[in-house]
Amino acid sequence: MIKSITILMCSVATALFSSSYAQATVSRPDSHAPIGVMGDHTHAKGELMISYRFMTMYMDGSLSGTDDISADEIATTIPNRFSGVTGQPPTLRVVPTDMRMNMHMIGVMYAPTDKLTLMGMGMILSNNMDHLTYQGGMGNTVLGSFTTETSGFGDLRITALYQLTEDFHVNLGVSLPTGSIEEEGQVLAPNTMEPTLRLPYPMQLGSGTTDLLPALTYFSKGENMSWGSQLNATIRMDESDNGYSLGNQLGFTAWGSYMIDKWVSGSLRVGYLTRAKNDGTDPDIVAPVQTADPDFHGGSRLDLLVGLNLIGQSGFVKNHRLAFEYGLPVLQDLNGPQLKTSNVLTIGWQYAFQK
Ligand SMILES: [Cu+2]
Repeated sequence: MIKSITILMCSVATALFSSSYAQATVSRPDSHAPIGVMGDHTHAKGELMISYRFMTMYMDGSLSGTDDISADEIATTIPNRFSGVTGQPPTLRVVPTDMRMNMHMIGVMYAPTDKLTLMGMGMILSNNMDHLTYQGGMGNTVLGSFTTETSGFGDLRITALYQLTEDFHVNLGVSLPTGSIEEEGQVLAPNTMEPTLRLPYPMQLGSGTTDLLPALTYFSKGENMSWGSQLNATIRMDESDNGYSLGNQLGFTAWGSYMIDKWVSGSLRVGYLTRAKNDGTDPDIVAPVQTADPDFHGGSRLDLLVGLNLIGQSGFVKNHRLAFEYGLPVLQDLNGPQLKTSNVLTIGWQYAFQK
């Protein structure tokens, strides 16, 4: 029994990694965009690709427009939109100080024809946010701090990529609301109580809406360089079950990659993202905190990113890709007060083979 399992595993491994089964030639490292770009490439007929990405984003401190705003300033000057509700203070009294967002993304791509590639992506997210709570209804005495955490499945994305010309393809995707929008957590209220409440929008795992994800991608290459750009959007098609929708989003990115050796390329990229405020509110999200206010969402951000793409040349790692990309925002203009992005890191593994 063990012997036959061993033989089976060896033949599977041989089939997966031997050159007769996998592609005869090795792709260029820069034939994929930097790993932070989604839906950047298509595949040849019959090719299947599996991928895993880990993306981590850190946010630290708040901005109002382009200006920094301190926790004390938020707690004493920014009006609480729920102040008319019993027990709600006139200003925001709970201030997020930083947030860590981790995403694990599993992707599959398959090309039924040379023109058409289909892509599916599922994700698991975890969010962690630290807060300060100010005592009572006014003043700048800090009562204490607390952390909220959420984790689970996010939204599921299905996209069709259609090759228009050698250098251009269009993406038409849909994001399905599989991620929870009813995550709860224990908070520290200004009145010293510690209730468990539905957490504000940035801590939820999904958008709650069916979203359309159109994009237009340009990708071209020379002898040892490649370059491309993508214009993409996220359009909310409906309202979530809890009566709101997150803002529509528009993104533009452009990159250039240089092939340092046949197994490694380096990249530079700019990424611009602009998002509208939320539309409507969840009646169960009522708290004196900026994240509960739909007007304190959205804004725009320009990132500068550096990346590295590696591709295995022979043996076990042949045609396996490993990529890294690290980005820092250079401009942020947020509907705030809102936490500002401090840095973004993406690490990915991709493997394509002929089915
Ligand atoms: Cu692919």
